[in-house]
Amino acid sequence: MDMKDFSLEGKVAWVTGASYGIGFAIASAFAAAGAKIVFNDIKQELVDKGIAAYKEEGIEAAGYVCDVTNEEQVQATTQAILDKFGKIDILVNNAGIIKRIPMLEMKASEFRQVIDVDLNAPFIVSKAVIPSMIKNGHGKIINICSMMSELGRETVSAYAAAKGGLKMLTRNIASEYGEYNIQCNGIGPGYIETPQTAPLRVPGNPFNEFILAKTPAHRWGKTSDLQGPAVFLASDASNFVNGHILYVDGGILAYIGKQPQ
Ligand code: NAP
Ligand code: GCO
Repeated sequence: MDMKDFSLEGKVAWVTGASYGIGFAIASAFAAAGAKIVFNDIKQELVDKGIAAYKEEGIEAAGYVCDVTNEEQVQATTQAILDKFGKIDILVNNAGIIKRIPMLEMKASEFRQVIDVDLNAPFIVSKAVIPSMIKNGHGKIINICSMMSELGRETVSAYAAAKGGLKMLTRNIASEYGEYNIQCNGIGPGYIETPQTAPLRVPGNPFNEFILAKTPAHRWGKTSDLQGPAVFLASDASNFVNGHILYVDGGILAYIGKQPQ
């Protein structure tokens, strides 16, 4: 066993939607492991903010304005990255949204919007990047799944449908492209402290107590909890791991929950 297998030295990693949040943490960990970082966001101002935030961490990241649901923008961005760096070794489909609306009150257009970003976009971006990975003889794709890849709950029907689909898209990419030395796996974060979950963590929100009771460690996850697992799945140390969803949830999926006192 050579510990260099965990290194990302010389690799080029594209993390989608990574101006902040989980994507930013994963990209920062990849940089610490030696990778060159590429990220995108929808708005130039966010890309600029992201570049500045990476710079503060000592990371020279390349940022692109790209809406991951727009196939033309994705193909153009993929080509721009390949023109600049010559390859994409690692792709993390991180960009995502959630709408917390009871299903009977959710418009079909709102349902479609969540599916578009959280499921169609990983398909679009993976489809754009895989040909270059085949040419290079290797590639790593990591899809950011969720507890909702396995569980449902009130108000997140679109998000759970998307993340459940993303689990199966992960397994299908693994099945279809494993012969080209491409490994496609998922990370299923538990409940993590990011802007996306901020509404759930406001003081007094019973959901906050609920999640603490459902998590054996009785704490919310931090984006840093995801960094080691992400580096592992992006590195040569995981070359025989394929189609796997690695849940980084503090044990939520294993635990019936703490009984109320
Ligand atoms: P976040 O703080 O809301 O960040 C999401 C990122 O995705 C933002 O940078 C956002 O950019 C970007 N994005 C959204 N739509 C996009 C599009 N169409 N094109 C390009 N970028 C787009 O979310 P997060 O908590 O870091 O979550 C990141 C991923 O982890 C998501 O897939 C989420 O579903 C998943 N996840 C989160 C948790 C959690 O507890 N936080 C747990 C499990 C899974 P804008 O700011 O421009 O919208
Ligand atoms: C919610 C939360 C979750 C987390 C995450 C859990 O409303 O239930 O937003 O969906 O974002 O996906 O893994």
